[in-house]
Amino acid sequence: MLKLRKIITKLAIYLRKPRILIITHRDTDGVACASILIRYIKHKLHEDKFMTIFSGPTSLPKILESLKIKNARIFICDISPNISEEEKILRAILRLKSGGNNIEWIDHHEWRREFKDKISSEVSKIIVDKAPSTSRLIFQEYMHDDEVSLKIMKFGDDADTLSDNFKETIAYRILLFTNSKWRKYLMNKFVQGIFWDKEIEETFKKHLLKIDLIIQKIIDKSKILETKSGKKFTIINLRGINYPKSWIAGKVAEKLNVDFTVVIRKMNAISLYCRKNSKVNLLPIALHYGGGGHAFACGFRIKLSFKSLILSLILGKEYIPEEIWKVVEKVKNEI
Ligand SMILES: [Mn+2]
Repeated sequence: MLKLRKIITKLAIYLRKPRILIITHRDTDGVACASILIRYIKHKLHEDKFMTIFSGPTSLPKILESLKIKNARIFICDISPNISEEEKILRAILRLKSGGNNIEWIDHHEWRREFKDKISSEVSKIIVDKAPSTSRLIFQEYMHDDEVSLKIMKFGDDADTLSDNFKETIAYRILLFTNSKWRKYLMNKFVQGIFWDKEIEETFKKHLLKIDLIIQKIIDKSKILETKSGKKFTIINLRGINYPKSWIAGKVAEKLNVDFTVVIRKMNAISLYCRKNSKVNLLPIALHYGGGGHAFACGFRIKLSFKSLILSLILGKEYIPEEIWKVVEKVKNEI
């Protein structure tokens, strides 16, 4: 399936020969970025030969390497380079540059300084700044006088700060998580300044019912724990649950009135999330395990012993390996 999509993308680039290419993140902020840029391309550049590719940090190097395109303007939005693939990305950028392409990279994640400096001299524009969302950076740079872009940007902010102040944001996050067809669907709507319709409403409602059941189950089984400094938290096992985990964690935290949650995403991947408005700094734990993120939302991977892997295979998704309990101990002692 992935291969097929890659071939289709390549073919589309070959046939349509876009003058502008947008490579953007697959999440709500990424969709918002592309939508604002498309408004810029349509209304300010009066150009209609453009294309959008959805990507992420892992697939970006491969996409850049395989792009057969010349003399185009290429936007990369809301994607930061993985440290281990910086060289690969740099080589691909150099190749694209020698093909007459102009690259503009806009992102709000943390970048390694050295790489940012290195790449700055090879691209036409680089805007890597701390901001609530990349949509905001794009809005400020290209479309700050456009009312619709302002609205789009607010959804980018709302999603990426995990505020979820608007019901639309929650719906977008859930839809984008469950089916990739929503990326283009929502993008096309945003470009037109449409933020809600019957199809979004109905699909969202259907998913909400399922999510409510999941949350109820979690709450029925939950135990409230306490850290040394008196912060309350709970462990949420979301292995195999295909919905935005940060959002479910937020809901559970609110209902249980805990300060934060320890979320098991996969048997070897953990995320920590604050309850809305609670100000616990969770980042040191993630950094200790080689992960990263924000103080209010961060994540990391852990190494599992062979024994834990086997037990996990036998006992299934409910099983919590001892390595995770060690993390919980650390959280108790250090938060
Ligand atoms: Mn973002």
